[in-house]
Amino acid sequence: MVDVKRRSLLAGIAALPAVGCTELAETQAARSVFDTAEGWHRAAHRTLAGRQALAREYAPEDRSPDIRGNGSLTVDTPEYRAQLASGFADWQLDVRGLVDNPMTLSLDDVRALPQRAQITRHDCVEGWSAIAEWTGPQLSHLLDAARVREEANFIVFRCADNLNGSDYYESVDMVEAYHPQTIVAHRLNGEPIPEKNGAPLRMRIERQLGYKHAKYLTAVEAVASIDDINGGKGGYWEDRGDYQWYAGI
Ligand SMILES: Nc1nc2c(c(=O)[nH]1)N[C@H]1C(S)=C(S)[C@@H](COP(=O)(O)O)O[C@H]1N2
Ligand SMILES: [Mo]
Repeated sequence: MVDVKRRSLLAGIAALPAVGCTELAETQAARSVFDTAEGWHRAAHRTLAGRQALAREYAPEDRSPDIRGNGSLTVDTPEYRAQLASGFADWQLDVRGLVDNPMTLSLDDVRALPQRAQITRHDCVEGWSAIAEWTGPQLSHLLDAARVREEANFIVFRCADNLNGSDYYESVDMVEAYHPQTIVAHRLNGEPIPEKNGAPLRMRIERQLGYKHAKYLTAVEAVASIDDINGGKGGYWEDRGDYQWYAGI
């Protein structure tokens, strides 16, 4: 028996090249997307948009005159103040979790990787947008270098700031993590990222709403499940019940 939801998803999948729809439909992975409404929404979105569809990129003259800061505008610790004063000479980015080769990168290491620059629009769920150029290595380079294991299903982003007693964090699935426009940014409009926008490192995840773009990034962690992390909903705002985990635009 093929129910209605399943039939329409199969119609979408049939449009994708290389994979027979029957074959794909019979895998556990395909079946499990029908278990939850959110899973269904996510799968349908991915199927219709194409798993590698790019977010729109803009011309330099489209850039907004001012990129406001939102949420945390600094990290309120003596350690962060000292880092800021030293130009983040000792900042460390850990790549850890379900990886065969855990790494700790300095800012110089991050700058030495192949770079991607993209002029994109940031959309905050609170109802404002801003277009800017962001530069940094693709997250996929870091994940490949760390050799992420098969069991990993999510990438968690750890941040230095604490809001109302909880550390800010976010997470995405592997499709989003390996998307070509998912970068670890260290430049905003050609300059080091300002304090209010997440210095020295912040995620850009261009097909997702603003709250996914973790600022003050300290670690990238591969995990099998997000259930046991903080509130179990995969992010600071998600744990509060304010916003959904899947924030596709
Ligand atoms: N660490 C951290 N990352 C964060 C936030 C935050 O408060 N702390 N706020 C999020 C939200 S809601 C938005 S809209 C963007 C804002 O980015 P901006 O300050 O560069 O405008 O960062 C996101 N990432
Ligand atoms: Mo936001």
